[in-house]
Amino acid sequence: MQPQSEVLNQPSYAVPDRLAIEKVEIRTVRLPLVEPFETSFGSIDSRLIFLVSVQGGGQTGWGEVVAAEEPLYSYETVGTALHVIRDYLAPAILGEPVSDIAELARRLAPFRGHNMAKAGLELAYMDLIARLKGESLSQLIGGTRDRIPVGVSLGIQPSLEHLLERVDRYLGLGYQRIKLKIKPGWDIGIVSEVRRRHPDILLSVDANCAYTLADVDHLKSLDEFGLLMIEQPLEHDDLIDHAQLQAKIATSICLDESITGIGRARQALELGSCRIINIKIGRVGGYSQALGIHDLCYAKGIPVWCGGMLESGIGRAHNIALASLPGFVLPGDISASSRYFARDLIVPEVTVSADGTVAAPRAPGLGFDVNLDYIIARTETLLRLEPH
Ligand code: NPQ
Ligand code: MG
Repeated sequence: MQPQSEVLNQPSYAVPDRLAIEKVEIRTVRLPLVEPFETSFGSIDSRLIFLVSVQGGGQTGWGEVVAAEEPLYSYETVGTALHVIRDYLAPAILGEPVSDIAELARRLAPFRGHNMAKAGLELAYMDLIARLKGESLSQLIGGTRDRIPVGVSLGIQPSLEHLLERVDRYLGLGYQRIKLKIKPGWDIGIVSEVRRRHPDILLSVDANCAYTLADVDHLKSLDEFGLLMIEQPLEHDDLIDHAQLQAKIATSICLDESITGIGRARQALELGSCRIINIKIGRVGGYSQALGIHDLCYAKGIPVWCGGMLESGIGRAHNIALASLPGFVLPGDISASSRYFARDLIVPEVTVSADGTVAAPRAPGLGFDVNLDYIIARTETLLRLEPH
């Protein structure tokens, strides 16, 4: 039985109380990158995009699994996500009708880990619900912003000159914050040079786990550059050492890899492991966890921002919706489609305006058209999953 107030507040949209998911499709689509992207853990020159679509109620919803081809950023890969969705997650949601996102999450919860695979299904389901209701994803989740401030993440470059050129280029395009990927040997020197040329910009660094507590004095020497934050300096699953490091440096630590769900976010804040959290909807397992981390941080006054995983326009559109929530007070890693791809999978593509913002679309669902012809042209693998 629902409480009386919820019965009275039933909105008048065309979503059945319990929606049967009739079909799940998963596919991989290879997109070349406009230039290689290098981090402390490796370099790639194309992105194998993993798309998920779900059908129900006469509509299709789209999501994206952000896992990479190799288990470097996290243990998940395109291959593990394909296996886990095909053999466990899709069978758990197909057929037997689902009443809401919380029930969808509960169906997936018995399967441990594999957050990116779960998120792909949650994203597609939420796009489907938004389309059936005739609402944008931003509206559906309670977004309050119609323009999202954005920054750019600049990979490790062949030379300082390459880096400085890209910093100038993206500042010229309006991006509100520059994030430099760092690793031992590509850190103090380049940060110092970028800061010397741009004394007043919002500047941050992302180590992707390239340091240990033995590097505390080295990391402390970044304090003089007035960085907005240092992202994930230590191990991918650590909270304890980050708390020790945060107590010894002035620069705010932002955790990325270590925050895999609401529970980890709460623990990190209790321990003092960070002062800022990067929310990636894929890393935390979808909307239910991402919204929960947002709400927790918003209540505590902890700034959050939306991270990026070199998503196609489909994942990017979900990021834009997420970043329209009120707690996303720092610029997100939400670049224009053209920063990564010569051609994206959505129409129109994501663009950044001269003031360094991206518009949150008002049209139903993702708010962008999915370019199925282009997706089909670049599809490498396609699996159709239906109730057994
Ligand atoms: C980060 N992203 O914030 C990630 C790391 C990252 C935009 O800096 C393939 C798939 C390659 C996912 C490289 C940005 C990737 C990837 C880097 C994620 O830590
Ligand atoms: Mg990061």
